Parts: sequence; structure tokens; C-alpha cells
Amino acid sequence: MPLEPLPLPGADLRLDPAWLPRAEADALLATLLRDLPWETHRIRLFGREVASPRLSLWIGDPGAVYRYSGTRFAPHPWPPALQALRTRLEAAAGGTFDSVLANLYRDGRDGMGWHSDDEPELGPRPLIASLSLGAARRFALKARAGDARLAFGLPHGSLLLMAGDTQRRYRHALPKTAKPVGPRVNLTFRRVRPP
Ligand SMILES: O=C(O)CCC(=O)C(=O)O
Repeated sequence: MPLEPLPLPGADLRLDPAWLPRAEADALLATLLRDLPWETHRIRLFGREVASPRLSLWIGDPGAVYRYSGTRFAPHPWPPALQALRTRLEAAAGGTFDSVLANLYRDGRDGMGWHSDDEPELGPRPLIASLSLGAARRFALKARAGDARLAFGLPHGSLLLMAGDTQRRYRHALPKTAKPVGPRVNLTFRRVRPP
């Protein structure tokens, strides 16, 4: 299925709900759950440092250092499964990536609050490729100014591209849910250093 544009004024969003074939998505999810050395990252919330309600891992080329929420992350080396995926994602997205933030939402109590991926090292109009594996969760965007909003599900194997002014004009979130949901892994491929 092709990447289809999503209707949100001033944003550049494209979604393919079934980008990665089912069997590949199943195998990749199992590998990442089993093999990645998942960490708890600390984030700043209302001036306090707290444990982020999800597990994460920053992966990238040597030197692809990332700072967010007051912490500096040196990259873990690329696991072979993600190195191969990077090349395919670059072809699909029409850009290049030097790093990926992997996140594990263990169940519905894990989530991510409203934010933009607007750290200076990403540049003003970053291309971000977000691959979702496991339990389908709702992804929401709301305008920084005005009342434009959009929310949609991100199913197993889906690919969401965020580009252009999306980060500058919108915040996004992965709301927690009271529904019984299993684990979900999300991979956001980015570029933090000039090509
Ligand atoms: O899990 C997701 O789909 C979104 C993750 C996210 O917004 C982030 O890590 O910046």
C-alpha cells in the first residue's frame, strides 16, 4: 500500500498502515523486544525530573549524539535488523537517517505527552520516519496555534512520515489508554547531524 497524505493544514504527514509485511513485522518485534538493552530515560516535567513512562534506546552512527529533556544520549550501535531497515526506510521516505529513537510501550499505562521533535540538532524542518510494531495505539496531533487536531491509529507494521513544518506547527502525543493492550515498539528514524 502506498504512503497516503493525511489532512492536517500546514503539516506534512504521510501514512502507510501496512508498510512492513506482517511476517517481517512479527519477526522484527520479537527481535527488538528480546535483544535491545531497553533503558528508562529521565525527562523533565513541570520542572521536575521523572522517569519517562516507556522504555527507550537511542541508536545511531558514531557521533550521532542527541539531547532531549535536559539529557545527552550517546548512540548505541545499530543492531543488524535496524541497519537493514534504515536503508529501506530511506528509499521510502526520500531522505537519509543517522539515528533512531526506539521506544517500548509495555502496556496502556505507558505513553508520551504532548511535545514536538524540535531539538536544534534535528534542524527546522526535520524528516522523521516512525515505524510502529505490536499493539495498535492512537497517535494525536494538535496545532501550537489554533485548534487544528487529528488523531488516528498506528497499527502493527505501519509507517508514518512527518516532514516539513509538522514539528514547528504541531505537537504530538501517544495517549495512555485504559484498554487492555499488549506491548508496542515505535522506531522514529531521524537525522541529527548534517549529511
Ligand atoms: O510512539 C510514537 O508513536 C511517538 C513517539 C514520539 O512521539 C517520540 O518519541 O518523539
